[in-house]
Amino acid sequence: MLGNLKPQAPDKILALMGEFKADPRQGKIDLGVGVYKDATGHTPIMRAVLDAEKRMLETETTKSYAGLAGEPEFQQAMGKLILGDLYKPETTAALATVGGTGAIRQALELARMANPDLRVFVSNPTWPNHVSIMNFMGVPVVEYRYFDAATRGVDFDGLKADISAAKKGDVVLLHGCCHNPTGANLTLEQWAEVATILEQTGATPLIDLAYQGFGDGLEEDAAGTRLIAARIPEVLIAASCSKNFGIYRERTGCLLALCTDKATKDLAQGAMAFLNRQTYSFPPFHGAKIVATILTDDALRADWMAELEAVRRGMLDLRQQLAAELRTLSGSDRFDFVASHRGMFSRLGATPEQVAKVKEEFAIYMVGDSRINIAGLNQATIPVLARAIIEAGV
Ligand code: PLP
Ligand code: TYF
Repeated sequence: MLGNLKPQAPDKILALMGEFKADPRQGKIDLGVGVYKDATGHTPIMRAVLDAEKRMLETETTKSYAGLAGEPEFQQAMGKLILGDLYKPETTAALATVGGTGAIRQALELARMANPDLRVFVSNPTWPNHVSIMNFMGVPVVEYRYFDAATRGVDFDGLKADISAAKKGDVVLLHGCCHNPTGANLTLEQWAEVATILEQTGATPLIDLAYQGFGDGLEEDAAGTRLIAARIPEVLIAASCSKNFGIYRERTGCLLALCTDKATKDLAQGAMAFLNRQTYSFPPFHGAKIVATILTDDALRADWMAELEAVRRGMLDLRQQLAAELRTLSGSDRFDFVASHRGMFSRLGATPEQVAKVKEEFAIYMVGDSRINIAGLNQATIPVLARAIIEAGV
């Protein structure tokens, strides 16, 4: 039976990780997978996470099963972190999931249970796993224009025209902040225009929030999501704790379904718990407990926020330094977009041949679409990357 399986194309980003590891060259630079790294190239455990784990080790007395939809303290803490004062537990269904990926998958399953003819509008480009999951599920994908190759900003006219074709029953997938892979984001005014189109079309937004705190700040990065939540009756939010808590391998995420009334919330909550049961029964506990412990303790929360802010500012500094270096080397302002992008990533707009040249000649690894992970840089490697970009003819 298993011999009938067809080979699957590997995830290009994960494959690049393997290629980088196998490269024997000294001084190679990894700007591939979206994992935060400090100046030494290490992905640290955040202080508050270690403190929460110590506390858990001292106080936990059982490893018995916990909630099928996750623990209420995690659901509520995430609801407040994402939505602030707009969080209404009585009309918000919440589900602990296996990372942000699990939240996206369960959101799509939920939407398809509600509408078997579901179509999903996704930005072109988007995180490749979005499209991969939808193709695997057999859910039709409709691309909307997003990236303006000339400015490396958002093609907002294209976006508006394309999502206007959505209908009631369709889902429009939006990146809440720090767009992956481009780094180009909507302004709050643009979010308001998107909300107007969603109101007019009746389509349901699904917001993928995987980098809250990595762009302009915890509150700022949630502003678009909150604007949508305030105006659109039903909203799905798939949040990841992998990046902002640095707990990638703990597989911690959460799906929120914002409803208009309690009866609908109860239906959604039941369907969401059912989806967990059909997939893996109970979601991972450990990472969700870390997050809940941090968010509900004033001291741990303050320390987490301070460390997250330092991480965010560090990435912003690297952006500004890279943009300045490119300005000097190119004698032009055409790379200034690097400084206006936000989050871990920037799409440079290089051709696949230029990306290959940078890898072969400079041992610098970026994703094939010319996405770089800003956190993979440091003071010493910024000039090396800038020179490679110019020499490759970008
Ligand atoms: N969404 C986007 C845009 C991402 O970049 C990622 C990856 O980190 C995720 C969702 C899911 O992250 P995870 O499943 O590791 O929590
Ligand atoms: O885009 C990235 O690099 C991160 C990490 O299948 C990632 O989101 C990449 C691929 C994947 C899962 C996570």
